[in-house]
Formats: sequence, structure tokens, C-alpha cells
Amino acid sequence: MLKPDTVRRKLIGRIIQRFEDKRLEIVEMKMLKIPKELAEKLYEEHKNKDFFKSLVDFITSGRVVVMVIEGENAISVVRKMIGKTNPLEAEMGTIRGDFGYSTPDNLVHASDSQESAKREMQLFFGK
Ligand code: DGI
Repeated sequence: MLKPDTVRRKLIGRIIQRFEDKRLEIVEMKMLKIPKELAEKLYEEHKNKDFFKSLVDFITSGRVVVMVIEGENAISVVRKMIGKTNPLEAEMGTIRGDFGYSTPDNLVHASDSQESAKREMQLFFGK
């Protein structure tokens, strides 16, 4: 997912380009403004954390782009490309390392396991 900061900063094209340059395949894509209830489901695992409210407020603050990306080992490849959660700790050369400076506006979200990929595809694409 390209988060609202990516859309606001007009970085959609540059970030998608990186995935395509890596030869990953985008097989589904859409833009939407996430409703609060869906954001709370997406970030369910963090519901008891002190940053939960700011996370939900941020992810619902503007339009996002959600995609299904395919490729061999796509989950680990994409996670590697986006870098660590905190952009200040993310390596240069990663998306968060190159474009980010803080959370929650760390540009992208990516599923971290097959289970979360399935769950998140269901949440956003209904299949
Ligand atoms: O998969 P990630 O986005 O790298 O990380 P995650 O799924 O553990 O957390 C989801 C988002 O929640 C993350 O992009 C930013 C926010 N977050 C996670 N851990 C922290 C955090 N925000 C703050 N302020 N502090 C945290 O420790």
C-alpha cells in the first residue's frame, strides 16, 4: 500500500517504478480512502499500542493506493525494498530510507507473511 503521505507528496509513480524495475508484477491496483473501521481491522495487531490512534488517523487521512504484487518470494523482496519501519533506521536505498523521516508517515505498507497477505487481499479486494 502506498500510504497517504506518498499520495500527497506525489511519489506514487516513483515508488511503483521501483517495484517494476525489480521485475515484480502488479496484478491488482486501486485507489481509495480507507474507512476508519477498515483501518482498525488492518492494524488490529496494534490496537493496544499507544500509537494506535495516530496510526489510524494517519492512514485514514487521505487516499491510498493498494496493490497486489506478484513474484518469486515477493513478500520478502518487497519487505527488503521498503526497509525498516522507522525511516531513520531504514537503510539508504530502501524506500523508507530514501524518502522517509518519521512514523507513521513511512510511505508504504507491505504484508509481512503469507497469512497477512491473504488477510489484507481479502480486506481490500474481497478475494
Ligand atoms: O510492517 P511495518 O509497517 O514495517 O510495521 P508494523 O506492521 O509493525 O507497524 C505498522 C505501522 O505502525 C508502522 O508502519 C508504523 C507504526 N508503528 C509501528 N511500530 C511503531 C509505530 N509507530 C510508532 N510511533 N512507534 C512504534 O514503535
